[in-house]
Amino acid sequence: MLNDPAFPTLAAAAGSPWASAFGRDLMEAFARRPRRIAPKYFYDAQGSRLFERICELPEYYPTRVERAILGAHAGEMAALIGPDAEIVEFGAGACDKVRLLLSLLERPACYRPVDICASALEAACAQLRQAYPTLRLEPLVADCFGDFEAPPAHPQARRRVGFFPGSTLGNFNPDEALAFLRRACALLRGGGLLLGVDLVKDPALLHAAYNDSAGVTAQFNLNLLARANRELGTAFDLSRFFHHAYYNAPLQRVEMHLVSACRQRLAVGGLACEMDEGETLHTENSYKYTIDGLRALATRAGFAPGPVWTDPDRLFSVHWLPAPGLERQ
Ligand code: AVJ
Repeated sequence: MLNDPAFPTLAAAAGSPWASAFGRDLMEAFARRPRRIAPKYFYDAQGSRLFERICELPEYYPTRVERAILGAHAGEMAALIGPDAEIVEFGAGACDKVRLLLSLLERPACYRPVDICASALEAACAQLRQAYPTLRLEPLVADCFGDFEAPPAHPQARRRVGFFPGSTLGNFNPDEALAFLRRACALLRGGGLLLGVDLVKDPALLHAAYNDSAGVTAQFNLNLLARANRELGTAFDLSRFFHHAYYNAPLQRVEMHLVSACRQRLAVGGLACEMDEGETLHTENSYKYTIDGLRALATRAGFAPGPVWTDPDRLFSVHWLPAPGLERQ
């Protein structure tokens, strides 16, 4: 589409902010219908901070419950991970959940947090260095869900273990989740994946978690347009959009949208377009799983289904998924 000669105005000059991945994807989002953009663009410095605030909201149970599960079972998890493991965390953000494991791991060979947000990763690593001065820390700024090439395993590592908490897997549709897990399984051969996923539950609880009373999730959603105004020089009027999040039960996912509050003209790079009142930009899917559904998916991806931990209310789950293969001696 973007290279289509019929749409010459969509081609951004090299060096223009519109030539960035965000610029190109935003233009494409508005050139197509239904209008949608990948949730990874929420996470500039401001969006990463807003997400950290979401994690502290009373209604947003996933972070709190997952931490409780990790805290209660970290000993068992560390034993399954085993000695001399290289830990690769996908979408590490604040790198705080891994702390629950680090102190219990036997001689971790190194910790490699991968995140798309350089500022969030730098701040997190500075704190980790203070808390774990002897830990070998090798952060990587990358989109670990795109064309991510993992560096070769650390020479002192006996096995490589993935850590993927926070139900970030839920941002993928089922096909993408399967493809990601297949790649992860190949990367982690001989080791395994410790994966946190949010569970299907009463839609009222899901609704509250994505429509918090303090309005932080709304700000997080709207930050996508604020980011475009900052980075791309667009003139989105944030008061003409509102946050909408609901549970789509047949598809087992929470959807987040930015809804146009009125009919409005928009200039998005070289593209002039309109949004009708009520028309939406779909900004995120957050899929929810059943324990059996997740284990079936992981098995199709090549993992062996291992132990699963959950909380008493069965809100959230953490899975140990061994990746068959030879480990190094
Ligand atoms: C980071 C993708 C797991 O889906 O719950 C939080 C992001 N969006 N509130 C989620 C999010 C709105 C979060 N994940």
